[in-house]
Amino acid sequence: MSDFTLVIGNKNYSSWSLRPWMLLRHLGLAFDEVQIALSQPDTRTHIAQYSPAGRVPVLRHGALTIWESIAIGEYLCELTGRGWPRDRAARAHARVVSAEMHGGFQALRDQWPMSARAVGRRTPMTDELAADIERIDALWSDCRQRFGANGPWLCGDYSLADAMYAPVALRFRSYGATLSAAAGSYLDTVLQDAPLQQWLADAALESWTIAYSEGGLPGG
Ligand SMILES: N[C@@H](CCC(=O)N[C@@H](CS)C(=O)NCC(=O)O)C(=O)O
Repeated sequence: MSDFTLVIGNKNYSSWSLRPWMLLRHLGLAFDEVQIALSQPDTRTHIAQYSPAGRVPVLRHGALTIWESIAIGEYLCELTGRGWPRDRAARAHARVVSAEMHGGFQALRDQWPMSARAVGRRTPMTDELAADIERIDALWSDCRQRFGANGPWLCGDYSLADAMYAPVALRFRSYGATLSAAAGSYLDTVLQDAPLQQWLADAALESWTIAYSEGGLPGG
């Protein structure tokens, strides 16, 4: 049994769960997983056993219970001294883009729901969705231009910022975002990442289907 327990939702659907899961993997921390299927009659009761906020992900570490994906990430970075860039300016930038993800991109979240195993989906392009994609493209490209010399990730080495955008990469893959060369190259890096591949393999084995999270099906 590990010191850490991460409570997550379905790997196919729970974009917020993916974020701390990716960070734990990249930090090389062993952890136990507790999975709670979302959108089931008993989901709320199950989650309530772990979090007062009624949402996943939740991290348990000893007597501590931490919820909210970004707070879990901050805790893990503080604990390990890794997961944020060492340089203060780069760290500030990584925090900014992480916070921008945590608090924004509502059109992308609503119109391109995460279904990790989905490919070849298409939805009508709206102004709001196009604006979110354009902003993320600019943000990724800017990060790569600033920090690309230090490594393949947004701020050089892998950081919480990359974990925060991992579900966006899956959405771009599922629904076919058109990206600039720099953003497209970062997307390839994310999609080829071994932990993300593991998450996808696990998601492919899940049997639950949540209809409202299956956007862009042919005829849908
Ligand atoms: N702001 C939260 C959002 C967490 C969230 O919305 N989680 C969803 C799953 S991805 C959830 O727990 N939903 C509860 C439910 O479907 O009953 C975070 O960053 O952790």
